[in-house]
Amino acid sequence: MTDLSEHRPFSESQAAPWWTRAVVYQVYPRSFADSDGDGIGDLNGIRSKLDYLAELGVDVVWLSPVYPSPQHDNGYDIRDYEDIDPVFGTLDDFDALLAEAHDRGIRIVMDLVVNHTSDEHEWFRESRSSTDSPKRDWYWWRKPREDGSAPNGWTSAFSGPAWTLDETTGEYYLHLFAKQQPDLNWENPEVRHAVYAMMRRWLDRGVDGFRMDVINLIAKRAELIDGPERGAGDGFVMGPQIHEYLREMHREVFDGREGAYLTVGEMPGVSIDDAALFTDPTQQEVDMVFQFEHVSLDQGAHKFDPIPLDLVALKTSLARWQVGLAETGWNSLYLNNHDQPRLVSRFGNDTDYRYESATLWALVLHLHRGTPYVYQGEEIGMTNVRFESIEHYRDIESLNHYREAVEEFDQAPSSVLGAVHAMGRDNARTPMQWTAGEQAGFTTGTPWIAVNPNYPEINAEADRASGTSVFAFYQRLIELRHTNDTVALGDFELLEPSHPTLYAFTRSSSSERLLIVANVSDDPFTGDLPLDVSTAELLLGNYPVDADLPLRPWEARLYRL
Ligand code: TEU
Repeated sequence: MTDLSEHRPFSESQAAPWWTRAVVYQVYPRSFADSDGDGIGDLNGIRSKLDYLAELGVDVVWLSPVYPSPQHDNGYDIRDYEDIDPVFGTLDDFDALLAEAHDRGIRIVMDLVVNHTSDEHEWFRESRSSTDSPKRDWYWWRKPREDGSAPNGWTSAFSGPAWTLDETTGEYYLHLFAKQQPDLNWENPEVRHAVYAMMRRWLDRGVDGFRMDVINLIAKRAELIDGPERGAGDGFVMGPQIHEYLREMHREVFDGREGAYLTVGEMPGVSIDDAALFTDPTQQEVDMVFQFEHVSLDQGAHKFDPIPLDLVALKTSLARWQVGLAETGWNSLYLNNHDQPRLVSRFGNDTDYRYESATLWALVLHLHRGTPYVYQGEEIGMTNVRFESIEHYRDIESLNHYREAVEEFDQAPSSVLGAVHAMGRDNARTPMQWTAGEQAGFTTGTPWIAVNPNYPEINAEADRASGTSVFAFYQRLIELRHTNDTVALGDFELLEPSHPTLYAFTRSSSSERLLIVANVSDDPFTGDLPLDVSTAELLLGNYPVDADLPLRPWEARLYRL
């Protein structure tokens, strides 16, 4: 793998790996750019936007899955790991995208979805065909209990039980997500080695790494499946083998390769201590993880039970991760992705202060220590959508939740729809808004999901032409990460942790000290700033310079002290 230095923690020395100074941009291919008018984004569409990404300045593009898939979960249900889904293009299109991205200095990271496959994958077809199948043990099969019910009470992340009875053999198979996404049995070494071989083929093709979908779920606590308790809901994942699997994967896939790779493991429920271990360079597991603590703080009993954000909780959570991974390991930084509502609607003010709150959060996030991830549309301040009826939604998670809540739990449709408005994943998945033209310039056809009706005002062209451009602000943040060692590697310290609306922290290195202050509020901040800025240099802010004024609504400033 890359120059994983023995010096820990990563310091200002050149020994720090390349991705400590990099910014990643996530493309959700279905919704990015459609080149052929079928209403679904594709690889050639992405290729046509490479100059846009190069101008933004990002170092890496993470592609959400583009493999052949029945698309029950928009490609997170993979039928064939070795090819490209025709809706996205061909392997030749992929090679062309890769080459043209590399020409611009942009690396491509693939989505690796190997906790589960599609139920249409040939491995699963073979596995389900008979109890004697040589691939039977590639998935989790169990006999029904005496009363015919599922082996235990585990539930799926997409509503309903995590077990489905398969008629062919009269046994249940495990799926932590949709029933079309059966979980692979990683205890079987054949499964692991098949996955590693597939990963090597993608690296041989030239890709630059992997974002690993729910990778901490691959290790199950099998004793809980068969044990007397039968169904302790929680804690059935993150089995003790997880570190062994990831080390083996690293060894089998990356050892002996010269190249600058990036690996990031998506890990729901991961703790700081676990994350430090997963990302400890001497352990050779993954470079960084996606943790979920900070994006769970505005959820009540469950994901579709939104509660107001407590800023104190958010900043102390992120600060704990900063401190927890300061000595060993590395953070990823994100507030948006294809599973999360839009940042500016969720934590900002997407009506009166859209530019200000989008740029405030950008400044706050990008000035933390870690590798920042930008999700398509975030860089132009795209917002949530509020479709008036559930018919307009496409996401399996929202649709299953709606059906279950309305039909089984008798909740009022309007309140369930309200929760989908606030938390649903389709907020992030409406087409990228390029222009004020038809279908926001995303497609010449009919998009697979409707465009957010606010596209005439909110689109990349308008944003970039404006004096208050979110895109231009992201460009400056990305530039800062590339050029400023303190931004990339400096120490983090949270200030005023219990202040309800002020987000303040410092980043320090041997050569300088930076202060970040942000007023997370519709009201001006009139108190004193936590440090004296009378002689400080204002490096970046989201309002016209007037350092004598208190912080205006959603104002954020970066000072060099
Ligand atoms: O997501 C896993 C995950 O834990 C959640 O974010 C999930 O999307 C859901 O919202 C829980 O409420 C990953 C992918 O990012 C997601 O798109 C896939 O649907 C999922 O795994 C299954 O592959």
